[in-house]
Amino acid sequence: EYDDADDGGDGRTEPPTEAPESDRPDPDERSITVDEPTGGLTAGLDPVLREQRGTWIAWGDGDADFDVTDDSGCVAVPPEDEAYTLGRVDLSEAAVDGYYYGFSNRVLWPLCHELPHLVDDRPTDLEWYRRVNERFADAVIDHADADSVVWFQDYHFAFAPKLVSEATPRSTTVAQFWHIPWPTPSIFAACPARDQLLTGLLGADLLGFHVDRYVTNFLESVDRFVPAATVDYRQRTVEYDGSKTQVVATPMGVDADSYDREARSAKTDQNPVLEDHDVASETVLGLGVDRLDYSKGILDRLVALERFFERNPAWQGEFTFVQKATPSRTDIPAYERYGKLVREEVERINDRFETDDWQPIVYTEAYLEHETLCGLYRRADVMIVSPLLDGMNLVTQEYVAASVDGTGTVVLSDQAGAHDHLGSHALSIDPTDVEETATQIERALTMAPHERHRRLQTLRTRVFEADLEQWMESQFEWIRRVQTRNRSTVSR
Ligand code: GDG
Repeated sequence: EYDDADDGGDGRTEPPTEAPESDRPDPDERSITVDEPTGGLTAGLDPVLREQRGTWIAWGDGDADFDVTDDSGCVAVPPEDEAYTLGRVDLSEAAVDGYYYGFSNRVLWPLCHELPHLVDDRPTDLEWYRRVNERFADAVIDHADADSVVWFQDYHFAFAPKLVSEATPRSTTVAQFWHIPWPTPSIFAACPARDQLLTGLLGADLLGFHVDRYVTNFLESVDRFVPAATVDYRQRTVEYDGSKTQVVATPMGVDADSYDREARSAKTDQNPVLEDHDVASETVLGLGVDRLDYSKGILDRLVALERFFERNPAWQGEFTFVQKATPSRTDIPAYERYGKLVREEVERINDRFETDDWQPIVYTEAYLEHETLCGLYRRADVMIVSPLLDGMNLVTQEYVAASVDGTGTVVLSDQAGAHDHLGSHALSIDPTDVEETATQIERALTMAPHERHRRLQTLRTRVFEADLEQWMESQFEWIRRVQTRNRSTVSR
């Protein structure tokens, strides 16, 4: 069993959760079950690994069925054709707390989202982060050979590239993709172990970000804090300690075909979320889909909706906003506080405007099946994406891909990575500007059909052209380039 359905579909950001008792394989059967991921990174990596026959090393929950694994705790998946190897690194509760809920998400996440006042640097978290990076690096080194390509995902592994590159020959290629923003050097200045984090990442031959501004911020941070490094801004390379890191902006896409397909087959008049909240079929619908995270700007969005209803009484009773918020990292006080504030704000706004047969805001934290989510995307007239800062924001692209009727409009924060490529055809907002957001919501709802259609078609073209497969291809194309460069230089 290698899919984590509660991760919101991207298979990456959340720790493994316990499967319900009834879903677990009977320990006596000693078999492997495989859940097909429905979208996101996990779904994108799976076919690549099947083709490459590689090894995927992932965080295990200590529940691996060791009778079907080899001595190193690895298992061949999927069972029907054993295409690749899944290796697990099991972590203790203390390690998860210090590494994941600690340094990764109490320090790196808020810093990279330029919210330094939310950093909560507890005494042993950095040490746990270092130790878990070492454990993953050791697991990689055990599996890597001279010609291996090693690809790390995300901010949970800033030290690992250096550890792996030091322990493997020059011909082993180490790549890393950083899925969240890289902050300005003046914000990054406050990061604990700042210089080691940078030199850890400089162990990679290839370092990817979603968009140019994060690449620039990273290069400037290296320039400022690693004096021994030589930064070439034009080539986007850093030379340090005898090796070169190529830094690239490769914006991640979604599996657009699958969102389009699922949306076309969804019953828009029978969506469980709308049925559960008695939303009438003629109601004009707005939608927000986010992890319940302070970086997603949900609170500012709610206040903007309140302003919208205040300024446009004619829309009261006609327009409902559905907010899907997926609880996330709830063990961290800043997340718990934010969730409470969001729920209170929804209640306050609903109390202010609701009538016997209409609710301005429908709020749900329930996990939505892929089909339900795609049905909501298709049914929604306006999607509001208003993060304070967001590496990319896949939801924007999923909505566009699922808007198969040509009627959807996107209100999009200029602080989302997605804005760099889609912003000029969405309705752009400063997410903290409540008045502007209210105006853009109004504009979205009153836009002439031909303009709505034209904007959406351009967005759809972009999202389908720059999809998940294309992102994978561009990553591997860059990997091939740095591989060629490495092979032409002397061994490490
Ligand atoms: C990080 C970066 C970057 C959510 N609720 C449900 C559900 N989801 C899915 C969405 C989407 C995913 O979760 C969220 O992805 P985002 O990109 O919006 O945001 P993060 O989780 O913060 O992801 C971000 C991303 O990494 C990739 O690099 O874009 O900037 O922060 O796929 O659909 N899916 C289902 N039910 C839900 O209830 N099925």
